[in-house]
Amino acid sequence: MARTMRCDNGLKGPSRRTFITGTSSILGAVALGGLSPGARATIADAAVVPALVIGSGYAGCVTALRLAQAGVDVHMIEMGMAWDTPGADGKIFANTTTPDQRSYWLRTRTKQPLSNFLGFPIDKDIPRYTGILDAEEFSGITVYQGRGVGGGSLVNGGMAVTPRREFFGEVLPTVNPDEMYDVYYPRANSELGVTMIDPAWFDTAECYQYARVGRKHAQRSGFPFVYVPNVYDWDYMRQEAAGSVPRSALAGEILYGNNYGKKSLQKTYLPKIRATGRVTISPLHRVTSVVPASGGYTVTMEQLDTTGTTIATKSVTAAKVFFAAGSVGTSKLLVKLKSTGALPNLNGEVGKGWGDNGNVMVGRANHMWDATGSLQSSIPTAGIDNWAAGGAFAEVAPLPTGIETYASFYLSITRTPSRAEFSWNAAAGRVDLSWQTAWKQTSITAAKSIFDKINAKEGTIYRTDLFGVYKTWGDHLTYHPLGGAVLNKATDNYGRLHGYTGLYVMDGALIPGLTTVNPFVTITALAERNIEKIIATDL
Ligand code: FAE
Repeated sequence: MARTMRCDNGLKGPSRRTFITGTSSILGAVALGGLSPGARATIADAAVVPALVIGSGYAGCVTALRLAQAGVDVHMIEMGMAWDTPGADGKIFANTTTPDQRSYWLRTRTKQPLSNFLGFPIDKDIPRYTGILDAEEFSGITVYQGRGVGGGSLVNGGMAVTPRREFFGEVLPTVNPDEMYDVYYPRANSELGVTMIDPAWFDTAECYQYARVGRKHAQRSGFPFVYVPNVYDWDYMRQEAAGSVPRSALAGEILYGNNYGKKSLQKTYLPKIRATGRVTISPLHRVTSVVPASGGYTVTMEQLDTTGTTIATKSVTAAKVFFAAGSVGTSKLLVKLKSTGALPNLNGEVGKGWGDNGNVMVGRANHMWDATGSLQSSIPTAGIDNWAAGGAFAEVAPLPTGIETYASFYLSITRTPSRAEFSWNAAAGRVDLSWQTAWKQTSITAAKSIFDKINAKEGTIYRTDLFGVYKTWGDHLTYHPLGGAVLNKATDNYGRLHGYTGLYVMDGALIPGLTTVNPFVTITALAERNIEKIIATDL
């Protein structure tokens, strides 16, 4: 495989820079990084490259790092921003309580997952901008996704959960569990910096009072309570609590980015990627087409400005193309390319097997003696595991409003049989998804197996003011899109797309709709497994 590349300004740019790792501020990394965003090298029109990775989330980062370590020059193409430059307030990311233009991907009004409080709508107007959180609306479901270098790791809660081994057959039925649990899950956990909160600190920290109330209620109803691992730096959070460092988790930062303590991909895989000196990252570049060409594939992309306007169109030739645009991004691209004749040999499985990981949200109204605290860490670290008995794994989630709400809030992951399909809508020129809101009833029933019992035991009721007026269940959304190019169906058992040599799917699109827990550790581990095989056999 050739190992040459060209960049707009002739530099390898970010790849030559040294980035600090660990728990220090991203602002510090920027200062060391030196180059302003405008000076950053991006892929050049007409470049000829050995490997092109579409997307820079978990799967994209694993793919780029391992290819680069194997000696291959890699170009990562990312539609979102770099998120390495502070805004006017001196911070890179906006706070959850004060959303601004940085918060949403090309929207003029916020679309907050919890749309109401005490029944009142809380969304507000914002300038249209290439912000960090995309609330992508399909018929019947809003799919939340991260946009930027680092993908979903920029916006997620950092809950880093390995599925219980006895349920792995439900997750990836064609993958050998021994290799995952002996090699790839440990590798993913190690690279991502996954750790557990110190139970002694959990028991005393003011900011986890809400989670201790959740534990008490779960245990009094006989449900197993579990600590949920996370990628947050717990030492940093202790310092936040002590008031000795700028607050992040304790300032309610989560959905629109986390300025300090969370070990997103910006602090784990991405510094290692840059240290190889072999990877160029092009933010604000959106891939629109991949077609066979001599030497591999012609990949066409739009370069965007921060209003979302296309300011240039580039076409490059890539010997190998790795789809890591996330479940929705990869599925939309593949369905469009198959249907419009660009990649007609993709098989009939493309676009199928999409699920929402059974996500459903709910709040409970506690009694006055069960205050959940006005200071709540935005980083969840506790859950109720009723998967075996009721098909639900419920996280005790924060409501970091800064005031006492007397509410317990939960995001449940549930066993659900419903799977939707992406299809090309030629008249509208877009990809549709066949999801039906009514399919969430299975998830609600599974979640009720926990919360009806807790409410009966505690003499409490559901909150009806968080998702509308008199609406109990947050059944309109998912944070965990999975599937659309399922492993061993649309691809072989390692992500090689059927019908085309040199095209690979690496991301959450491979997983058929459910991981039984939060998905990013499984996405990372699967990408580690697949790229190891691909490097060994295909390069
Ligand atoms: P992902 O991380 O989404 O990366 C795909 C990247 O591709 C994105 O950066 C896109 O902007 C980019 N892209 C898409 N289309 C294109 C294109 N055409 N051209 C160029 N670039 C493109 O994919 N999971 C957990 O395990 N624990 C949690 O606590 C958790 N909390 C979450 C909270 C929120 C609010 C959200 C939205 C998600 C959460 N997730 C959580 C889900 C998790 O972030 C998600 O499963 C992974 O990020 C998916 O990883 P992928 O590599 O598949």
